[in-house]
Amino acid sequence: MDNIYALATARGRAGVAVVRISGPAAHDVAERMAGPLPRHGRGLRRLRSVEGEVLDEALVLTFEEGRSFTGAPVVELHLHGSRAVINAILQELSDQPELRQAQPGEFTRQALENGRLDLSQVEGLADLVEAETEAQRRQAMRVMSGGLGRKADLWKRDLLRAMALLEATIDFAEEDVPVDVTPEVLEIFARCEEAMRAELQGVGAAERIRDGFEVAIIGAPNMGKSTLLNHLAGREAAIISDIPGTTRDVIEVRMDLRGLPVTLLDTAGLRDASDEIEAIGIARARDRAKNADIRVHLVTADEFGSCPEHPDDLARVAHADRDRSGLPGVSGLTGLGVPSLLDEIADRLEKRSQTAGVAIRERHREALAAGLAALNGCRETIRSSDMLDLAAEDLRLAVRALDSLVGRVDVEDVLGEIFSSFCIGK
Ligand SMILES: Nc1nc2c(ncn2[C@@H]2O[C@H](COP(=O)(O)OP(=O)(O)OP(=O)(O)O)[C@@H](O)[C@H]2O)c(=O)[nH]1
Ligand SMILES: [Mg+2]
Repeated sequence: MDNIYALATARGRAGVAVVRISGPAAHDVAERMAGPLPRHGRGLRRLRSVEGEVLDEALVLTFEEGRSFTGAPVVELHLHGSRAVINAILQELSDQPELRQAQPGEFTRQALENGRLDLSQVEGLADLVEAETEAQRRQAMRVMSGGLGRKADLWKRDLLRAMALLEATIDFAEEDVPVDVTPEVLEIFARCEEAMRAELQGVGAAERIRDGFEVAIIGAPNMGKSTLLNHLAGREAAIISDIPGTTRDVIEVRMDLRGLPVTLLDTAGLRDASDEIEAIGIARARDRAKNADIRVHLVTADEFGSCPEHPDDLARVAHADRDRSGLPGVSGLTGLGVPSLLDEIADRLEKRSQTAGVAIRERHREALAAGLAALNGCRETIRSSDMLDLAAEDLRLAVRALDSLVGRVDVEDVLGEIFSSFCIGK
């Protein structure tokens, strides 16, 4: 294993900056700079250059092999967080022959290779580092603390029991042991499948929590879509004018709605446009609105009743400050009706996000689907024939799919993708 180092905190001025060194030579290198290392794992030390010049006074933390984040011996230097101190220390480290600079995510990669984290935990950690909202943090913590691995292990234990039952039947087929294991095997399958299917169904919601929900504001020109967007964004994100057809491009604003990440979309006013550019804008508006999680329709009081009340659609009477109909309305100009609109959107999104579990990525979706398909095949074989060895083969495939969830098989190709999303120093 290589000896690597990197700045683990963000670049720029701060109270403290942390430099990490990991690998078999980490302690030797640190000792060269700091003198004898603290015996109880932490202590204040003067860090010196090879020439003996004091570069900084730092809190030095040492971690023994097997007891660090990476699993290798680790030293953390908690420096004064100025650019000059950081540069001086990094320069000094780069002069050490054993060390090289860490690649993005390489500390985490060492942790994976040393069995400190499984692959799904690495994915959770990647999300945690990226988390901007409360729901994202909670979800990432669930995954990082090994929730998916624990579930996969439970399912796997069940399936291995089913496998043992099948194999026993195969082994004793010649002798006449008339025990029919089928009911028990099928019962195990049913239990696993139900749990796996629930996780599979939650992946969509989990992905939304990670990448953000989309809420599109749509309606005819001049209904106040851009005014509403600007009000919600708290800034002049979109151009507002009383000329119909002002907005053409889809304008996106990120916001945090009760901890859920939401991208609001302002779109071109829908009408039969003669202007070519406006028509393109309208086509885009329809397209994005179609794929959004929720559409907020701004309508007139007359249109309100006929507006599609799809479960993912919401209607509001526009220009509510001038409306006397008593219908639910909203006004981006005065803010009237905005809190209740946001409440309603948040309620709906919260409801959708409740299905999210610990399977949170396309990779997990594929593994769960493969596992379910193999289980299904296995059940069909058991039911329709007595070729139990074929059934056992399907079962092995199902177990393999579960193993891939936490990265025990065939993961080399996904590693690159996962680690590329990390920053250096993590
Ligand atoms: N009284 C009142 N006027 C509003 C309200 N919202 C917008 N307006 C006015 O209506 C006009 C159009 O507003 P926009 O926000 O540009 O409307 P839009 O729906 O984005 O229009 P397009 O981009 O052309 O589709 C502007 O003059 C706004 O000041 C509102 O809630 N109440
Ligand atoms: Mg507009």
